[in-house]
Amino acid sequence: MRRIVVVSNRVMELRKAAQAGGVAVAVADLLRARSGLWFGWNGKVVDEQTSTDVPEIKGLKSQGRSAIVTLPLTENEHRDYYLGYSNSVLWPVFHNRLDLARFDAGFYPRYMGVNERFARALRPLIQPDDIIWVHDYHLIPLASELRRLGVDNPIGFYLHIPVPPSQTFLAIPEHRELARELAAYDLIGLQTQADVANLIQFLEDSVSGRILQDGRISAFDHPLSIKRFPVGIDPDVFHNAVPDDTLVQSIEGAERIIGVDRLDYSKGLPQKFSAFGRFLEKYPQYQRKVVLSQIAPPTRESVEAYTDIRQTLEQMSGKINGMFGELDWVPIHYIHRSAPRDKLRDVYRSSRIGLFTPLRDGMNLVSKEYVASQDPEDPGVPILSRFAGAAEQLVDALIVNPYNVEEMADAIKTALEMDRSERIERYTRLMDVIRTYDSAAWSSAFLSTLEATARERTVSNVGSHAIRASMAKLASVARRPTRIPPEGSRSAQDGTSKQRKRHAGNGE
Ligand code: GDG
Repeated sequence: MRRIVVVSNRVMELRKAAQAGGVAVAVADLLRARSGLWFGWNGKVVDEQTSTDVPEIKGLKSQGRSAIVTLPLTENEHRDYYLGYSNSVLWPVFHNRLDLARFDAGFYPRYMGVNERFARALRPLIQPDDIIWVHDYHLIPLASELRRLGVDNPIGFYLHIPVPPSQTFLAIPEHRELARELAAYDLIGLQTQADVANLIQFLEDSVSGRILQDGRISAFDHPLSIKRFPVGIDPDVFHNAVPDDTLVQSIEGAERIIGVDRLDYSKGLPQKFSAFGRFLEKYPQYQRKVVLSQIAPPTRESVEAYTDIRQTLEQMSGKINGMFGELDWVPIHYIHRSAPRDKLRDVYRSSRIGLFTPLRDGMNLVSKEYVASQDPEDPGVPILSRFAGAAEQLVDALIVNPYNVEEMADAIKTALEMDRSERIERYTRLMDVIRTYDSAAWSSAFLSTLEATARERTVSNVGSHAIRASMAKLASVARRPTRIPPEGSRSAQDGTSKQRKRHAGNGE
């Protein structure tokens, strides 16, 4: 079996990764099961003088064949690459928030600089048979940097966040460069079918990408596969959840609604609080009968766009609690801190409703964790935003529009009043999906598809020479301004819609 090299912005010890939740758990599991490297930033920020290009390599005690390999960032890199281009350009634009993007000309060169530095540090560690898996928006240019250094191993990219509609993507000043960098991968994995369609459209619009007969996309003469691999959880971790009797406000007969979201503007928290306030106002019979527990750990607090949201939520919860609260009942229980992972599981289990209403989300793993923690005999009901990637899979949740406060308030009532047989039916179908598309299925589907692209390359004899030639072309073409066809003039479009559907088929 080939060795696997995982590259992600943030790398952590496997023990910590298991506690962090999200995709770090899946990466840690993968590296326990299969030999390889996990390469990326160690989370430290150092001054320019202390900075080093020699990575720190630690063997994994539990698994002699794997290692974690990390580098620090300098202060300038942290500001312009991490807080800047990654989290003040790509994150907001990819979440449809052009209004929050900061297009600062200094960000992109530093973003490229970090990717180049990471590629140089990683290059000597790559063996000829390795398969390379790059994660997320911080590292889009990594493959093109590795190719420039002569790496012709299969390289795949997985984007955890959504792909915006093409017109939004085109607003990024460096959109052609990003298209060129994306085209350097053999395989791009995305969360949803809608993301696949958006990325193909963007490559067509930005750099005249073409859909090939075999369903791949050709951009700069480099064939690229774009497929959907919805990210999953390990449901067994949540299976043994028990109701938590230490929770505050466990008033006799009161039901709990749980929300767990990083404090990010994409998560729709103000709209969620408004909907809960509206629910209490519209259905006063539920006052003193329901509590909303919202866990919202801090995140990226040094990014400007995040400064207001904390204050907004404190004000909103204060207002709703002041308006409806009683001496023995506080409607919103809002915690701006991280909770331990096993506690989270038990809180999910103790909650009649899971309220997951992001304005935009790549997947939204917490909704899957909530379902997996439920009592199969008496499960709770997830309410899920239609703009979370998870809505493409969890169709038996109550799906809502997070901009529609009235609809969300009504969904809370529907969930509270749903009879047990319907809850069990929905839960059973949801668990089927969650089990089928678990985290192990996700990584193995992605890696086997990537390995298949490598085999195809060998069969068609596209070796290092051809890759380098294609990369050279890619570099020169990207520097020329690319014509953006006027609206409606894409003659190939009608003829390709069928192909696109086929091409966009599941990567699972
Ligand atoms: C990105 C994309 C995509 C949260 N609060 C606490 C805590 N968590 C854990 C959850 C879950 C993970 O963090 C969050 O995952 P999400 O998927 O919900 O959201 P993002 O962090 O935005 O993740 C997202 C994901 O990547 C994977 O591809 O689904 O769309 O934005 O596992 O349990 N864990 C602990 N305490 C907390 O307070 N221990």
